[in-house]
Amino acid sequence: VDARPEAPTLAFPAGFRWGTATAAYQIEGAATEDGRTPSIWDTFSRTPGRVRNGDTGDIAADHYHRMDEDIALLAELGVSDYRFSIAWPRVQPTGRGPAVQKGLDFYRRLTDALRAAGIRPVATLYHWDLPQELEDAGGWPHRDTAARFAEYAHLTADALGDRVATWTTLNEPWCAAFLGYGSGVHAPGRTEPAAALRAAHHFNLAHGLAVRALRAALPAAAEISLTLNLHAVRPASGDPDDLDAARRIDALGNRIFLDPVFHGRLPDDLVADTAALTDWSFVHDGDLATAHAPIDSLGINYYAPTVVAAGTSPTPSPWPGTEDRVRFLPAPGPRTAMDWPVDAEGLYELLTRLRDDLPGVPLVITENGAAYDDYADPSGDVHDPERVAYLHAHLAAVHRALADGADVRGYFLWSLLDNFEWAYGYGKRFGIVHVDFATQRRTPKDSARWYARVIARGGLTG
Ligand code: GBH
Repeated sequence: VDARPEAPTLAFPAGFRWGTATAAYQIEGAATEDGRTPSIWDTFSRTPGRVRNGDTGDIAADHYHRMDEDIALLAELGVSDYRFSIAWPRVQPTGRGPAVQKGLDFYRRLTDALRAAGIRPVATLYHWDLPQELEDAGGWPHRDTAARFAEYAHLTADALGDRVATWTTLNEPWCAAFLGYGSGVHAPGRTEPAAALRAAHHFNLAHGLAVRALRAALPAAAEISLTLNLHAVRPASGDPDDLDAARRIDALGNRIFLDPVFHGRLPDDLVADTAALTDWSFVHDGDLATAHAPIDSLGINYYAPTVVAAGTSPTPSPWPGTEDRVRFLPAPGPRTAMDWPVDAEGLYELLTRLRDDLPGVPLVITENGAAYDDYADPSGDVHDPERVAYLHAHLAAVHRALADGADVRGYFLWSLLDNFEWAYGYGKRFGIVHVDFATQRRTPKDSARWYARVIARGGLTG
């Protein structure tokens, strides 16, 4: 019998990185252990009415105590890489001062165990868990938070620099700025459009300052990156007003980060569009040059496209200044349990756009995946055929983008485990491994077996 995996019809390049992704607050639990103090997500989730069902990350998937079991799951999948985030409130609880050894020790054990299993650790420094004390001092709309972040980056790199292969400064600053300070559906739950724009700038500044701190602290071979949730924006029609709506959302969703980080400038149209909210005087001389620090790759999180037309949208909005001009349309076709459309074409559009706009920048899909309800059969097997179909379609889109010249180096599936899905709590399951939150029992779903086969054969069949 030939035991070799069947040859893929859509083969990915040799050396392509296959991974899964998680984030600290969504899986770790152990919210008060070993010196950890509250982050804005602890405060937010403990505030009645903010998170569905009153769920919090107090226990989550208990990964803090089940790390070895979770690394065994990764090894079984055969991933080359694992993307996790480091909890700032574990490492530097007040956001100032020296690092807490016990907090660092957890990530030392995690990265040592990953490396022992032959898995590259890919660490994100900020996946939304700002120490509450820094929010109390003003949070991301306050300029000093950027400097505090660079200091945290430095002391973390000093401690873990020999263990982590890839360092990502920020995860999705768009969400952190505009859902956190604009629409208020994420922590800290503020609804201040001008403050959200300030926060976005301070994320760019924090990123640039952190890149400088990381370069100083890390070995030359370390890869430094930034992850953005770029929006695949589509106008509903070729009507000039619809095109203008798409331009505005592209400026506020994409170019607000891409232009400072890759070109050292702010988009002129963004500044003009938001003139009624701010004069952008919080952008100091030199800030854009700081944000423009060279990085080694760009991480992209993609779930679904954004379709817009001329019109109006409700306030508070995560899109400051567009409420009387832009309407968001439900895209046609099937939906996930989040009610997000399944549309792999949007990922192809995004990757080929970045191929054209950012020549020479290696791209990594740092998140892609879908929430669906699982079906357990009487034997306990967990079936998730829609997730397999979603993942297959999106990997096929990545393959097509590669064939058309996009420099995509890797793919991280969101997520390894069912976890705390932010404002939705535990009601939405993104994992390829089912978690029974009452017992913390892990059960790989059909999608996990499917992904292991994709990795083993280096691509898709059919
Ligand atoms: C990611 O966020 C997170 O990094 C991850 O922690 C999370 O669990 C995962 O995705 C699944 O949600 O805001 O009106 O424009 C993705 C968040 C969701 C942000 C869709 C943009 C579009 C609707 N993205 N959202 S809107």
